[in-house]
Amino acid sequence: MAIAERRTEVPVKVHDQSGEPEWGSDLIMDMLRLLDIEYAAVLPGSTFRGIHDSAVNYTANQRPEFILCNHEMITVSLARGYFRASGKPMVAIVHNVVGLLNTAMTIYDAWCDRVPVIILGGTGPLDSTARRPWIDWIHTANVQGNFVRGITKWDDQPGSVASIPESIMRGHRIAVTEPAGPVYVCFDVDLQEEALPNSYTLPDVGRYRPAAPPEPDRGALREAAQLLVRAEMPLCLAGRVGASAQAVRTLVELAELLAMPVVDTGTRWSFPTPHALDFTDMRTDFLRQADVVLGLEVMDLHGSMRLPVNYTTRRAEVLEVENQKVISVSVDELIHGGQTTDFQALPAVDVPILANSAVTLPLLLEECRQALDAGAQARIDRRRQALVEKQAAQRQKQREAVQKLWDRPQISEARLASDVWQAVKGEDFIFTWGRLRRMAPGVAEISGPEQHLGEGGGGAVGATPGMVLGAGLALRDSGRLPVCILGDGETMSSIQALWTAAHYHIPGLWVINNNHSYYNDENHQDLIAKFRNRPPENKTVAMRMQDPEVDFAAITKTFGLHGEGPVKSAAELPGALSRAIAAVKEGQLAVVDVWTETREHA
Ligand SMILES: Cc1ncc(C[n+]2csc(CCOP(=O)(O)OP(=O)(O)O)c2C)c(N)n1
Ligand SMILES: [Mg+2]
Repeated sequence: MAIAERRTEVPVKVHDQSGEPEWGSDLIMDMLRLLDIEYAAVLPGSTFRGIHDSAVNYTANQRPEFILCNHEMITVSLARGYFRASGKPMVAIVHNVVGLLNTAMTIYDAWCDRVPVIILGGTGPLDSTARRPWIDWIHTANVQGNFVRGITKWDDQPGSVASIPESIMRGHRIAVTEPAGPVYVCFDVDLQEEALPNSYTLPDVGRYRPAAPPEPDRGALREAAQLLVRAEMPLCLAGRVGASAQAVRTLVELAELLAMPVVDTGTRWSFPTPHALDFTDMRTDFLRQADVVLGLEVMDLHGSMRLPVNYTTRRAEVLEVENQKVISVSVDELIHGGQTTDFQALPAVDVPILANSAVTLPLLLEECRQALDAGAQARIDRRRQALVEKQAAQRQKQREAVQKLWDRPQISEARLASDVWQAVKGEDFIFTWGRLRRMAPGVAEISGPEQHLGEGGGGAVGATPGMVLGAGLALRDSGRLPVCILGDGETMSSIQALWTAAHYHIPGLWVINNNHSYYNDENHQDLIAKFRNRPPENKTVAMRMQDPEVDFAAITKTFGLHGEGPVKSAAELPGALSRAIAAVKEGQLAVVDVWTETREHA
């Protein structure tokens, strides 16, 4: 893929300095360099003018390079997407109270997604006699981290220049240690602008590196293996397994060894869709039959073991299967806090294993191999045949369901997702976002997280554009084709992310599923109105983005990027997608605005 020449911003005049840190903020930049932080997403502010000066004039805007964003929420979601695509943590730097408050939603998204983001900020001066009237007072908080303490793993505000290295190293280590998550470190402006002593020794960061994730308890592993091998019908619920591509490959081996159906619960792409043991769309059927359930880093294990939610009553029945045994592999216990309830309902578990799936799966595979005997093998072989047939029948049903939605007056989500799949499947693509399984079940053949980063997060509308942008940044020089399908509502919430894409030449194909509505909520208004015997027609009031319709292609073009659409008929769609893909191959970001029907028609 030809990538257009990048406009890396270099300082106009390189400051002639000896390479020795002179100011507190030089030290901050030295620490980020030592920790190999490649990028820092920023929206500028005077409370970190010291850091900004050091980034430009001390480290010459290199490692980390500053990436300018147009809203603080984008800084954090960009860092989150970058980690999801690269496995490397990024920094976001935001202005005092106001910038930090603007990040809160996307910090929460990173928190729920268990993704490390190192958020830095400024405040003060805490010495009130040194504050400028008004502005320094409104931009100062006593322990600024309080604003995000419930949704970060840790926050700190070092009290002296000498304590800056420890604070940054600890923040980095806590953020990346599993369960990973965001941290916030705040620097008093006076510390950033304080002169350093003449000689300064930087710490050996290698001596403060994070530990490897914990190993599972051997006894629990053996117990789990015995249950799985003896099961009549084991079932795997695969959660964040796809955080590691290797873990997904090991899960495939385990599933094949045991002839175990797998349901991907969606927080990452955790099982290949073409695989005969992928039963993601038959979760309820298998839950009813399963005598052993293996939960692998499932964010909501209790909820995943319920029947589908009745959206009118908001309730879901918990399946009580007699003698069903539950194994749960997760490190989430180590991160739960009291502020939010993303920890979910407490599941009943017979074999709890406090480790992640990447570490556990190879060991569990080995234990299962050892536990197999002739009786178990015969049972597994019988099951395998029945499962293969069952899945073939299911795929056939799915394809027929998609076919029914093929020729509609307006483009259906099923048609949109199928056409996007057709357009990219021959390319070296990676979906950075897109609910392919919901939109067109059984159509896209995704091998694992190397082809789809999965979903997950805090369900925040507006976080996704920044997230896919960050993934695009990580993939910028890889020659791969980043693809996403975004809602019109979520895109509008962070539409300014397009400027950053244009300025930093971050390529990507953004397909907008433009149903002119915050449809998810239109659906809720429909349900509640019907339940209350009120006119459901009013569901569109303060829901639809019509009069005027948003013209995403026109907005895109104002940033000098490639815009296609509005695509109003299915016949136009393949052409628009292929022109957009050609533009992405030239290193641009391309937006294809597709007018779709709402899901109520599905
Ligand atoms: C910050 C935030 N505000 C509001 C919501 C409630 N909400 C959930 S989905 C949704 C609709 C999003 O619209 P769009 O992206 O167009 O998706 P659609 O449902 O139309 O496919 C809304 C408003 C939310 N989850 N997060
Ligand atoms: Mg919509």
